[in-house]
Amino acid sequence: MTLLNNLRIALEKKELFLMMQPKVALKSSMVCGFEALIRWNHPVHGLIPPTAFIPTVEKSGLNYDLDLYVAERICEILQSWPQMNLPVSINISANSLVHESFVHDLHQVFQQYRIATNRIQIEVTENALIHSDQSIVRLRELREHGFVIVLDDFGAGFSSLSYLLRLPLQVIKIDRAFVAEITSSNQAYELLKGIVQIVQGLQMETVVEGVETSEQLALVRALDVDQIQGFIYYKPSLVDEAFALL
Ligand code: G
Ligand code: G
Ligand code: MN
Ligand code: NA
Repeated sequence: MTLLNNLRIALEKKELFLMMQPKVALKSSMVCGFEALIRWNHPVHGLIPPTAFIPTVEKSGLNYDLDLYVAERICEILQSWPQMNLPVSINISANSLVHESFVHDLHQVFQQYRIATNRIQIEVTENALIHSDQSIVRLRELREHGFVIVLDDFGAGFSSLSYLLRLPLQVIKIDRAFVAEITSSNQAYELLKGIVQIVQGLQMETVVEGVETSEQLALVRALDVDQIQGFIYYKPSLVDEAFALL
């Protein structure tokens, strides 16, 4: 059995599930939203992280089905927590965005479950495909349907500042690589500060990812960022544990 076949079966058997990592508003230090992060509860191998299977998913084209699967799971979760009304983000593969039917299919899931799209944040990572004209059209369509568009891992990989102008973005998540060195390198800190200023100037929300230590938190606090997502506050946890924080 190949990994891909196993993954197809895992989707059918619903062995893939979502954990939640809280995001914290910098000013109030209150939980202000969550990111849904997928895990594979494998019957033999136990818990498998997404880094072990997302590359195969994307190479095979299974990302389209996986993204719709994630949308359904998040709808089920939100339906069973009607009192939880904070925004929730899901990760969508840029590869799915090249398909013309994707926006319709994704939107239909949220309509079926009667979940308002304006509390759903769609996180897309910069990669070569996000630059394509089709992907940009798809992102605009998602925006028109009410979804909030988040550029994930900004500054890592294929980043280009021109994305900030070309894509219909409301939120920028700054990659954790920038935070990792801010306590040891003044240049790293200045770079983070500069990126934050650019994003603020564009009237987009800033999320800083990967804050792990109190020293890093103190430095990030001095920047006027909107939200922090990092182990210093919370790690990803089971839905019940995450939502019980509220
Ligand atoms: O949760 P963790 O830090 O292990 O996630 C590692 C990477 O896997 C992250 O960069 C994240 O974007 C990606 N990832 C997590 N959940 C999903 C998902 O549901 N769909 C996709 N496409 N990627 C995901
Ligand atoms: O790239 P994306 O935003 O999808 O990544 C989310 C991933 O980042 C999750 O797998 C989560 O576990 C991880 N993550 C979140 N906060 C931290 C942190 O403070 N430190 C580290 N090392 N990873 C983090
Ligand atoms: Mn993400
Ligand atoms: Na990501």
